[in-house]
Amino acid sequence: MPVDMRVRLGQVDLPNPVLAAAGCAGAGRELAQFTDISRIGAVVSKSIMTEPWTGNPAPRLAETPSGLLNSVGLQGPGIDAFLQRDLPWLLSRGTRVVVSIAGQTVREYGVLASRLADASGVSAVEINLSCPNAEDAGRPFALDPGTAGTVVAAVRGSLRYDIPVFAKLSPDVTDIVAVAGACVASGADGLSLINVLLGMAIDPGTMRPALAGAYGGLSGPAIRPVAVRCVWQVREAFPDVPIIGTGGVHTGRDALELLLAGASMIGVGTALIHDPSACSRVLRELEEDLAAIGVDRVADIIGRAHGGNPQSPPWARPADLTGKM
Ligand code: RRO
Repeated sequence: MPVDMRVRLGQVDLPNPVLAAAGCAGAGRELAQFTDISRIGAVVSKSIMTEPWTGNPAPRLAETPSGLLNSVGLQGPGIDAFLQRDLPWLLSRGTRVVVSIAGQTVREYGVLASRLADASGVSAVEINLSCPNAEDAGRPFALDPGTAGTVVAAVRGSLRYDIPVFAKLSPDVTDIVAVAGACVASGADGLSLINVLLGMAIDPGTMRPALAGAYGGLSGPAIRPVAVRCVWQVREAFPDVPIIGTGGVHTGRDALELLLAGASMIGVGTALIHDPSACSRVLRELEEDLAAIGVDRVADIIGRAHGGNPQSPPWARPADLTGKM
């Protein structure tokens, strides 16, 4: 019996919980050369701004142990080109689309939401509150619960209510539960956890920062335990709020870990850079892992690692998982 991989995203049933995370798949075109993007759960667009934007100067990428630093700086075509060119193309491929939006001001987020209010075929909007590489580096909106909530309210107020909004948060805070709570109180239907951690590398050869922008966002396997911790904490506090778990997922086992922590969908990001078919592979591996431990429906294991769940089945116990993996 195949595992039932369907999960619910707002009004839409996704065929499975594996999403191409924002930033590493552009608007899906490059990925489509290597993998069938209609078969993954959804493609989350690279964060869209109100205007075309060239991003930060090069070098914008630096490898680190088990991770990647980026300082892309929100490069993108702007909302007009996205709506005219990229969104119709994605929909024509039968792909479910989550649109990530990013603004420099609260007003810009509202403008982006109003533009999307008229667009058909958008499964959800992800509000990127956590880009570390904007002009005021180090002060993403998600660093403060009040500011994060203000942005969410602006988006929610300008968007149709049948389009769910997910707030993408930063792990670079003392209390991610407080930021998550402010977003939910301001109208977020779900949360996307996590964006990158702010990092830096110095090239001993040049004795200068490896990135032109000095700081950058750290992603990849190095940050997965941080993602697991954030998903766990937020799930403990808000068990009914859907979470897209993102951060260093490279294998089906990594995805399973985030599902057990409480994510109901999984974003695959940095893995796509060296394996553009990573979403399909992670999906296949996850399905195999679930079948091997006797799970019929992926929905049954979401949040199962949390204590005090009387229905937690025997296979969810750490010893069983350790034995299998
Ligand atoms: O474009 C970027 O530099 C960027 C963004 Br918007 C983000 O949300 N996370 C990231 O690591 N880089």
